[in-house]
Parts: sequence; C-alpha cells; structure tokens
Amino acid sequence: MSETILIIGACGQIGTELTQKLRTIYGNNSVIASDIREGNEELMESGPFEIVDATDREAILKVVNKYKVTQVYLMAAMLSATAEKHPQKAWDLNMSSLLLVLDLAKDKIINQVYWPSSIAAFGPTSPKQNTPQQTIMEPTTVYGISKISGEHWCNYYHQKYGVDVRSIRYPGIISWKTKPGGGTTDYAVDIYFKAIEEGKYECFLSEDTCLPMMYMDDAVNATIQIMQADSKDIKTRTAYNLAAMSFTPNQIASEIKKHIPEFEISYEPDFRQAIANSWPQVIDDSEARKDWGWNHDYDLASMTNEMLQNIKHKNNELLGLL
Ligand code: AKB
Repeated sequence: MSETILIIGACGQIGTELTQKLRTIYGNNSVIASDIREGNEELMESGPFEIVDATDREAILKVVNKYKVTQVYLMAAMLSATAEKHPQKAWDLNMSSLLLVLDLAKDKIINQVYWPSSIAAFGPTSPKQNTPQQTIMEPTTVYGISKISGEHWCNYYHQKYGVDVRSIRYPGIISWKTKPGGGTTDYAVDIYFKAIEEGKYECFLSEDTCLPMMYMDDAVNATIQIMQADSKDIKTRTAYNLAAMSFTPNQIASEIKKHIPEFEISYEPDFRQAIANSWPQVIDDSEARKDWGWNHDYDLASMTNEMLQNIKHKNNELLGLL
C-alpha cells in the first residue's frame, strides 16, 4: 500500500534528515514536512511543508485530512537540558503531542505512528553497562519522565486499541546538517564544529563521561527500518534499545586529534553532568537486532571522518570557496 507520511517536527536535527530520506523512498509529494518554523532550503524546496504546532490537534487534523496522511512520525520534543529549565512546558509538549497523535491512530484516521524515546528513559538505578531492554527504569529528569511515560502510553494504545505504534530509545545522535538543541549529548556534535572552526573546545561534561551515541545515517536507517518491519516482528511496543557506540569526551577528542593534531579540549562540567551521570553508558540492543534486523554501520573512527569532512565542505561552501 502506498503511504502518505506526515513528519511533525521536521525541521529539527533528526526530522530534517529523516524527511529527506523518506522523500527519496516514498516520493517528495508523499512526505509532508511540518514544524512551528520553516526549515532549511533543501527541506522547504523538496516537498510539501505546513506550519503546525505539535500540540494543536485541530491544526494537525486539518493537515492529516488535507493530504490523506496514513503515517505520522512525531519528532517534535523538548530535549533533556532545556526540559530541566522548563519542566511544565516540556511535559506539555512531549506528552500532549504524543497523546493527540495516538488518538488519531485509535480513531483510525491514520494507520501507523512513529514516536522516539531515548536512553533518558533510564535512570541512576538502571544498570550502566549493557543496559538490558527490560530493567529498572526510574528516570530523574523531566525529559526522561516524559519518555518513560510516553513509552507506556504507546504500549497501552497498542494493547488496548490495537494502535500500530513503534518506537526506539535513541542514544545521542551526531550529525552535521542540522545541529541539535537543548540536549545533554549535544557536546558530541559541537566538538566537531569547534575543532574545525576554532581548533579548541570547552566541554560541559567531564572527560570520562561515557554515553551511548550514534551517527545520524544509522539513526535514520533504524527509524525507517522499524516502521517498514512486519508488524508481527515488532514484539516490543514500549520502545526498543538501540546502540552503535559508546565513548567519553576524552575518547572523541583523541579521535579528532588524529585528523587535527593541534586540537585542544578543556573541561568545565555544568548542570548537564548530573543528567549524563543518570544515564546508561553502554546499551544492550540485542532485541532490536533479533526482532527486526537492526545493524549499525558507523563507529567512532568512521563517524569522525565523515563529520570532519562534511563540516569542512559545508563551511567552504558557505564561504564561497567551492
Ligand atoms: C538529549 O541529550 O537530551 C538527547 C537524548 C539522549 O535523548 N540527545
């Protein structure tokens, strides 16, 4: 069956690249991008775009009806660090957007929903190493509380109403096209830009803070793969653990130094250190690999290569050097 896809939050870090990839698969006119603000030129010019507030049910319903949308990818969210500063706003955005999209599926207006969870759904009492799919989950951040609650809402709508909702617990996602905003893992994106632009970086996490991470290409592939999987293979309707690599600021800096020997890193941990300390270090994603064939391509070395090359190329283009 042909799909018409609506992406809510299409101009964010993951939404931007997910939209472009979905457009190459399903056709530009079958993938409707939406956000509260306009996105980059490539996104705006390659297919339909609508200004939509993720918490506005009527506005979303209007777009769903206008394009006869069959699937929704809900990518709008307030991330961990910003959510600590605006707890009520974060809860309202992260929860009300999810519930209204789940209701569209419950009412059979759409057929399928993708909603991202995060490693933030775990907490300080979860095992830090090889964190299993099912374990103690007591998050201590507002973002994490919204993610664990959201996971259970997804599972509830699936069990009770048969809603076909699928979800992944993303690690920190690293990319060069669109920068993330307001996350605790954002340092692992900023460090590459600063390495090229200034030759140095002051990190807001301590040098030995190990966190799970993933290159954007792998994250986008996983997202589309779980949505395309046969429904009977999706055995987890909360959210799947997903992993590719884990590293510390010290390790990413050493990898960058292989390309930029004069690169310098310093450490000035702030409130985000406590958030990072509450999360797992290495995730066990064997269930995603077994159930729907997930596999990653990028490790720290290959990702660093890609990041540095692409940022240099992009900066040269902006300077008119290419
Ligand atoms: C954040 O740091 O808040 C996000 C996440 C791990 O979900 N990147």
